[in-house]
Amino acid sequence: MATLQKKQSINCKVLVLGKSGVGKSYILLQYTAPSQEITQVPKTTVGVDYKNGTEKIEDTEVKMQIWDTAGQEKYRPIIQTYFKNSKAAVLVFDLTDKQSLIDVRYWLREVKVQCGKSVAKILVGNKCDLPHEQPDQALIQEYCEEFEMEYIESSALQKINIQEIFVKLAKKIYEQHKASNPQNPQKQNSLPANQVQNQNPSSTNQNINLKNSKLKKKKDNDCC
Ligand SMILES: Nc1nc2c(ncn2[C@@H]2O[C@H](COP(=O)(O)OP(=O)(O)OP(=O)(O)O)[C@@H](O)[C@H]2O)c(=O)[nH]1
Ligand SMILES: [Mg+2]
Repeated sequence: MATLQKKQSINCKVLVLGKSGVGKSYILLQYTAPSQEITQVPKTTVGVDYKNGTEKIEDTEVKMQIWDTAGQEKYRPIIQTYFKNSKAAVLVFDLTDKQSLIDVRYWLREVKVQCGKSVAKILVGNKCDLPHEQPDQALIQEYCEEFEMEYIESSALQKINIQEIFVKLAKKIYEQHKASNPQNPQKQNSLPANQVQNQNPSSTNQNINLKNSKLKKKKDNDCC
C-alpha cells in the first residue's frame, strides 16, 4: 500500500546585500519574474523589498523570503534593522567596480555580528557580460575561506547563473539545516508559514519605501 509522505520544507529569510548599483535588484527581478514580464531595469532601491523563491533540494522545498536591500550608505542603519532572523545572505559585488568587492567585507561583518556565524552565504560577482579585469582572486578566496561560502559570477542582464545563485544557496541552507536538526530535517521555522509562498516565487512581494522617512520600520513580521 502506498504511504502518503508529508511534504518537507524549510522556510528561510535571505538578505541580498552589497554596494549600490551592483545589480542586487536586477538579480532578484530576473530570478523571480518571468522574463516577458520585465519591461524595465530596476531603479535604485530606497528601502527594503522582499520576494519569495522556492528551490527543491532532494526531498525538501527550501522556501526563501528574499529581502532586497538598498546599497546606498545613507540607508545602512535602517537596513540593519531588517537583519533579524536572517538565515542566509547573498553578497553581491560588481565585477567592473573594485571598490564593491572591498565593500563586501562590511556586509559580511554585519551579517556575522547581527545574525551569527551559522548563516548560509554565497558571494556573487555580477555583470560578467561587461568587459572587466580579473577580480582580486586573493580577496575572493580570503572571503570564501573565512566566511565559508562559494563564489559565482553572474549577469542579471543576460540572465547568466541567476537561478544557480539561489539553487546553490538553497543547498547550503538545506545542508546547514540538516546538520543542526539531524532528527527532524523537515521542520524549520525561521519564518511563520504564512510569510513564505509555495511555488510561484513572484507571487508575493512587499515593498517598504524608506525615502524621506525616519526609520519607517515595518511592524515586526520578520521571522519568529
Ligand atoms: N551590464 C549589466 N548591467 C547590470 C547588470 N545588473 C545590473 N545592471 C545595471 O546596473 C544598474 C544597477 O542595478 P540595480 O539592480 O538597481 O543595482 P542595486 O544593487 O539594486 O542598487 P541599489 O538598489 O542602489 O542598492 C542598473 O542600471 C542595471 O541595469 C548586469 O548583470 N549587467
Ligand atoms: Mg536595488
